[in-house]
Amino acid sequence: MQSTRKTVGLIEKYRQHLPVTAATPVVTLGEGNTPLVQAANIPKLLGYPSLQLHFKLEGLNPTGSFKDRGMTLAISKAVEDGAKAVICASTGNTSASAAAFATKAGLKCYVLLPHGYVALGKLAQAIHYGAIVVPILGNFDRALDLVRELAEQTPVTVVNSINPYRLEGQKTAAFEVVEHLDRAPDYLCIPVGNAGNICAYWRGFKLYKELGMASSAPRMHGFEAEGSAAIVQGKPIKNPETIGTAIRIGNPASWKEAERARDESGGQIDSVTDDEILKAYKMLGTAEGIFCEPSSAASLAGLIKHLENGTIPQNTTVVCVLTGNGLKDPDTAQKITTVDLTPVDAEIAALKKVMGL
Ligand code: AN7
Repeated sequence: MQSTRKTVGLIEKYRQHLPVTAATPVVTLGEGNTPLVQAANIPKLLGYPSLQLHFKLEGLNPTGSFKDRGMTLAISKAVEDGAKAVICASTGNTSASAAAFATKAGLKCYVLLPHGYVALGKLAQAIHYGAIVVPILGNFDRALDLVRELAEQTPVTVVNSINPYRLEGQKTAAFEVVEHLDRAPDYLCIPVGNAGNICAYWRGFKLYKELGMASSAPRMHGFEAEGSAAIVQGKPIKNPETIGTAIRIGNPASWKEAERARDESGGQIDSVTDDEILKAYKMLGTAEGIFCEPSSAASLAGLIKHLENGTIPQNTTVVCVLTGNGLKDPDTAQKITTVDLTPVDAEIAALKKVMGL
């Protein structure tokens, strides 16, 4: 039987909205078109039964995070421009994505990582996809400074979100949200680290509104981790800390554009504590069957906070962006569990006893 459907990546699907031409070589791993899944239990559990809550499952992209949306474009353009090598600083997901797309394109990929603060799965990915992995004795912000300097001195193309193609690719997530809902949501809740993704979504929603694809655009509610909340505090954080290592960033590169997205949309950028992040992270698993990484749960943690203090009304449509896959960080899942994993005798009687059957 001949198939009438083939997998197309974002560049093919949204070509008219992206800075590509027929001459751009398309490097794709089948990214995008991720599920938008409506919550079954959390609204009732929280006491807001009229809340229309949806999760954008970005962890289902080919390398397990939203970074693939920007990377397909950044790497395709790097190839078009004749690059031979790319480089990024990363809290983990950017490095995994850059490594995968660079390998597919036949480019060399260098990644600078904050030593000791990258989730195991992400590190494994970067290594497995064949990147040159350099852990540094410094945090993400230092790594990004070093990347900028190296790019001035050597022929490497930066594929962090300071590369303009990254956010252009990432804006496609907003297109998908509008297409799946048949309208724009009233609110978008999203984790904020380097603050690129919130800008990208805002660009996408604004464009679809301008084009008449949606009659409105959502209020953008971004959430930093409390120990890394530079935008909320109005100053860079020298030693950022949080359980959400993906957003352990003290000097966001897209700070100013993120503030514009916040203000133009009538939204807010707020912070959530590690406890709030972990509570939301667990709730997604136990109430919805969704395993995202801790940083991603900042979106739900922030929504809960804003529902509680009335800054988001309960009779509304909200999309929480779940930016990365929980499988990337099994350590955190295991560290926080209270489940007793002591082995039991392989006998029916012993099983019945511990299972309460
Ligand atoms: C799962 O990989 O910065 O606010 O170097 O991996 O656009 O930075 C990751 C960021 C949210 C924050 N959720 O997005 C990196 C990196 C996850 C992430 C963010 C990241 P931005």
